[in-house]
Amino acid sequence: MTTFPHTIHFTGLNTPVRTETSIRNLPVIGTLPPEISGAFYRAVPDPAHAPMHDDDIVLSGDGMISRFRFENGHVDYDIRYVETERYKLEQQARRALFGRYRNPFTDDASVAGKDRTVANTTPVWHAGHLFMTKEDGLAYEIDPETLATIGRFDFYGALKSETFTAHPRVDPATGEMFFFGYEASGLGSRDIAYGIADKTGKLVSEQWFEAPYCASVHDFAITEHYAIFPIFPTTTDLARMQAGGAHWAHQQDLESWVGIMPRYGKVEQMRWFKGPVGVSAFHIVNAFDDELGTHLDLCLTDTNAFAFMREAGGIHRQPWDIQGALTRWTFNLADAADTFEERPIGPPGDLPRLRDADQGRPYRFAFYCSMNPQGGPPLPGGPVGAAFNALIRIEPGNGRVEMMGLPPEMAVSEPVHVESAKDGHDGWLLAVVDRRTADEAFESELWVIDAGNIAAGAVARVPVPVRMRAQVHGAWVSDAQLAAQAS
Ligand code: V55
Ligand code: FE
Repeated sequence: MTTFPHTIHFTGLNTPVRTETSIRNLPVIGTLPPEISGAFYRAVPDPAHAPMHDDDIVLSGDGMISRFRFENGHVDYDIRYVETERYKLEQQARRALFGRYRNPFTDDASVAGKDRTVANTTPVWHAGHLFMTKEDGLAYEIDPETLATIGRFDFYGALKSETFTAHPRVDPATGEMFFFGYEASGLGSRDIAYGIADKTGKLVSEQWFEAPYCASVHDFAITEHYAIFPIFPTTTDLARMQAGGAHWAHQQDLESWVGIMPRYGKVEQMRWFKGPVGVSAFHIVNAFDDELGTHLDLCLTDTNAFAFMREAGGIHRQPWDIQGALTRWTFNLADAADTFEERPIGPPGDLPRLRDADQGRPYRFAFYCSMNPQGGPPLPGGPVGAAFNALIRIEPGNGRVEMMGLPPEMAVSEPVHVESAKDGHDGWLLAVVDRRTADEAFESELWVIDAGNIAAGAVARVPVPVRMRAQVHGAWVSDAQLAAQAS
């Protein structure tokens, strides 16, 4: 098969681009704030080959590492494939050899036992190294300058877990990276590895614990004192996978759980709190401790946001019928009860972004993607098939919500936050904005937005003269961070 299926996963903003390119000196409309100097790395799934199965999905797409480089008032653009073992095997064969999403029982026999990950979810910067991550395997290290793939990263042989999350958390004060890997000992296992790498990148701790059931665990959180593992009822079944079926199926009647342990403690100290049935969250904005307790702010929905995970569980709901809110769960760890409090703190949405310096701390503001009530029907594209068309700024301390709502036929990807050196300035956001110009024609721009005044829209726009496929997550790496890597 050499043609792509005509499904939401391969059309609209999800149309495969499959092009590695480098463009210097992109045009700039407006004025770039000179203090924005560094690299905006983006993870873009883009299938190099037509899939083996017509029901394949965006999340299977080969990872591409993309970069907007801001330097002396110029902006450069590069995008390259992550040369995973899977990518190289398929390049050689000139066709897809790996089958359905996270189901090795559907692969071509020639690739049995090979690394299936596509490293397509989050660019991660830690201790002067750049990685591309996906939760089903280990990270791949990337050269931050050339974007060449260095190889699979196992902490220099030290990591025992077979997997590494796409959402590690870096403590801004200590420089440590806290992370986990689930299905740590293989498909369908309940083992979760909890790890800490010190500020030099050395693995200093890896402990394993068992989840209440084998769930899709996309994100976790740290505070200054705790590590927090939310478990939502999207579960796996080895027999179903062996029969060629889905890795994940959401279970609307099963309870959720939250495991909390001291972040430098022993996994035996984990306390499990019982959460609502059927709910789901992929991304956590932040967590922190204060005099009221330990707070977990998450993008919560009343079922799984991915249609393919709902449908495998026999749940048939239209996307617009899914309820959700930015939600705060508050735990009283001084109390012995296994319950917690819940309250909404913002409109529904996902893809949250926090100042790096606020990680695990009380925070004044954060951002995430949402839907503009005046934005018309969403553009087809992105991992769930409908692109966001609004950016939200939330101040959880006072409930203030601001929005950058896009007009119809436009979409916004997850932003990154760039710190400002000016006192009292909230910094800048960078985000890719797409516009549909004809039925299947799209144009993309990188927008620079004042983080303190998002409703004003872009202060500068950088049109990109090539097609761009929808991104998942991104990372901003400042010049200072890049320089530390070079030395
Ligand atoms: C997510 C993304 C993934 C994945 C599982 O954002 C979950 C959620 C891009 O790949 O494999
Ligand atoms: Fe994610």
